[in-house]
Amino acid sequence: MFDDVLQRLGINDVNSGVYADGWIDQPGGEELVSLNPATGEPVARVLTAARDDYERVVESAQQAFRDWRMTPAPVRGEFVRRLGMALREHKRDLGLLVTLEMGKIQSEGEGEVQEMIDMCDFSVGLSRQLYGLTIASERPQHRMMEQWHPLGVVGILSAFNFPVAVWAWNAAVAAVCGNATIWKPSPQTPLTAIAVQHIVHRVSTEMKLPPICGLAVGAGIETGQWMAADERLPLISATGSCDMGRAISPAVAQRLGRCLLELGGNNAIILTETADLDLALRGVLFAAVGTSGQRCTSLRRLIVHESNADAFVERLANAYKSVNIGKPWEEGVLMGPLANERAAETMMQAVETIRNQGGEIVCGGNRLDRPGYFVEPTIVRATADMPIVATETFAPILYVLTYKTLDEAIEIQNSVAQGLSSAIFTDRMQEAERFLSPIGSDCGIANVNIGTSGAEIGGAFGGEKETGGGREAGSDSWKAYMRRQTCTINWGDSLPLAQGVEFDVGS
Ligand code: UN1
Repeated sequence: MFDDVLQRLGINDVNSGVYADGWIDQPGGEELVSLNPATGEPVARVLTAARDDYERVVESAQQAFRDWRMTPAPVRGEFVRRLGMALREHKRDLGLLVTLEMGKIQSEGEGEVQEMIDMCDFSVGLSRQLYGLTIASERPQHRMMEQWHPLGVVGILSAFNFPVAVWAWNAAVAAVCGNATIWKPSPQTPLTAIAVQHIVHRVSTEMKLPPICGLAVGAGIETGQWMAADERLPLISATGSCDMGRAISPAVAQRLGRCLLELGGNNAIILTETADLDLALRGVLFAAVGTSGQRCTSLRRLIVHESNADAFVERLANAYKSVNIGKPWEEGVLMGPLANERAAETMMQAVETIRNQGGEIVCGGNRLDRPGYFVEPTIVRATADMPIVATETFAPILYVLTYKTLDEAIEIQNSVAQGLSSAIFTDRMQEAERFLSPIGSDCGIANVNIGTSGAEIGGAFGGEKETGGGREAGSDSWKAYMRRQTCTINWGDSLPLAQGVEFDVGS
């Protein structure tokens, strides 16, 4: 089944992971072997970028930018429209490749490609809406306006867990904004990136476009470091762990470049006394177990009113036990493997730490004895003061905490270092509104009667505090990919100065 899929997506046994002005046939970097996390077996090999390959990618993108920035934005939108059409054609195959290489279930793999398509559609509309303001000037016969210009070559660092959608969040918007991009995907998921690049290649060749989307797969952290330090990249958009952000951000800041960071989360749902528990059960299950707990928006902490806690945990544990864990491409499976051996080990270490810190494992807590990196989804009764509760473990571990008053629940929810996603389940509008008010959730995403994950692309996506502050995808996130220019035009015959300043030699 997969051989056909790989073939249709242009994936061979050995693949170039570098695209500059076309594919570089024999890039000189280390070879990567991409593994199927459900079996631990190799899928295919990838040749990565050495420094001189990277240079070629940057130079081609710079060259492409020179024309692209002067292509009218709605014409740039046409490229993204065609990309969206091509992605529709390949939705099933590309979704399956995501499943094969990353391990998320097929419905989520296809959902990720749908997210790319949605991003393309959104960006096509955006290509006619890159609006600037006109501002009243204090001077007579003057006009003030702001306009938005392309930035240049944008560096995209993406993570393994959304190996294709997050590229589209950045690349589709960056393209209509008139930028070229260079993509460094996670070394965990190079094949999905190569497959996407084949699609981009096809569309841009058909349209006879310059190579505005480059690719530089790297085996380790080096390529990301090159990009962070590279003055030719005015914006680095990086998705990954807080530690990655802490490494990238100072390097970009050192050269006074811009960063758009989407880092870790430690997301919570507050389950109030009045919550619709059936709704909440579904919301919690998808948020905590979906993608095997490997979304940055995954639910990590469930803060339940003490009156509901025991009964709800019992229902939830029953639901957990009926989650079908297995090969993510098989029908009926809800939970695939973790990404790799290290992820499975990290989860097992976290389980040990939970026990040492006094947490009670309600269900799960084990690695499954089969090939690949399978674990059980795990529920833990814990308290907010356990240090492990404040750390993000990228695995399906859910901490259940209890509260008495809503203010206490909000305080617990906000007490962690990260600030990505949050939610409340309640049927009382006073509680919902309090949660959404300035004394409520401190996160970039705050939902009511919806889980923490699965955001639509139309909103701006990202979070506060250690999540890094960046916003990607919808709303006005495009502004991060452009430079703002304030223009004042004097159409009169005199030269009045602002603030009433007089400055004349008197003739
Ligand atoms: C991520 O995990 O990095 O809201 C992105 C969601 C998805 C995106 C997650 N639309 O869960």
